[in-house]
Amino acid sequence: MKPISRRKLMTTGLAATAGLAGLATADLLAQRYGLIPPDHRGLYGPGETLTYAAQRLLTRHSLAREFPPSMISKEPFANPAVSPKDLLQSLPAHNHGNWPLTIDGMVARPTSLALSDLKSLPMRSQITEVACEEGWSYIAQWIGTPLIDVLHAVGLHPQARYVVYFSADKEWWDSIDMADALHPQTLLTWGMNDGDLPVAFGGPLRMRVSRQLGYKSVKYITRLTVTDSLKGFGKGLGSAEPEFGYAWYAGI
Ligand SMILES: Nc1nc2c(c(=O)[nH]1)N[C@H]1C(S)=C(S)[C@@H](COP(=O)(O)O)O[C@H]1N2
Ligand SMILES: [Mo]
Repeated sequence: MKPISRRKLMTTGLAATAGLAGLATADLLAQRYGLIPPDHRGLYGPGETLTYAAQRLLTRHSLAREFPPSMISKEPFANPAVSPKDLLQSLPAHNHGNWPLTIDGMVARPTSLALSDLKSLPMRSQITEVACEEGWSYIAQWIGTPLIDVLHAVGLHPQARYVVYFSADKEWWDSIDMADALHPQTLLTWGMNDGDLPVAFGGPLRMRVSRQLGYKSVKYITRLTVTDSLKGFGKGLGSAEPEFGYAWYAGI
């Protein structure tokens, strides 16, 4: 699978960077520079640390590939695992403009917004690919409010290290570090291909993390929490996925 060969490449890269002393040194370097992902323990732990550390050292400022409009997929594939209709019907405010978003944790001004407030902030659009860990992908235009602008509006505490995001689809929650949270391509997305974001694709509001695999792009976002540690969330592994064996950091 593509992500794995890329991962191997990156792992080999960091091991080589670390020189003859090899993996142990790389691990020490990763620890010294705070490059330890929350799911670093267990069978794949050392690999996860190397992948994350290598990517963060080498590609912290890189952009996900953006495509021309001619490459937008004619039939984008919505992952059928969720039943958005049932989900939305069970929610109090499923009117798009009223969709609620709470921002709390290590911020100066904890806030509850409606989607219409979010839309009054500057917007950005980008044409990027969603790639599922199961092998399929599609390209779409994503329109939304950069997370960085929302975080600046509420004021980050200096010790902030992660943004945890929660979905109305209860089992789904995830988190990203500040390199991704403050990245210009990380969008609170409410539009797709020049229209509203369809419910099947995560509308009214979806976190689009363009530099990571599709599962980090959680649909139906209702809450953001800024934190300095992921220990208190779920099993402390940073998201729901590592609890099922997937990596917290899923850079592509
Ligand atoms: N709330 C929620 N978000 C989710 C999922 C989900 O089931 N529920 N599936 C994830 C997975 S595994 C992938 S690959 C992408 C799929 O995005 P798509 O439906 O736009 O293709 O959404 C992610 N976000
Ligand atoms: Mo996926």
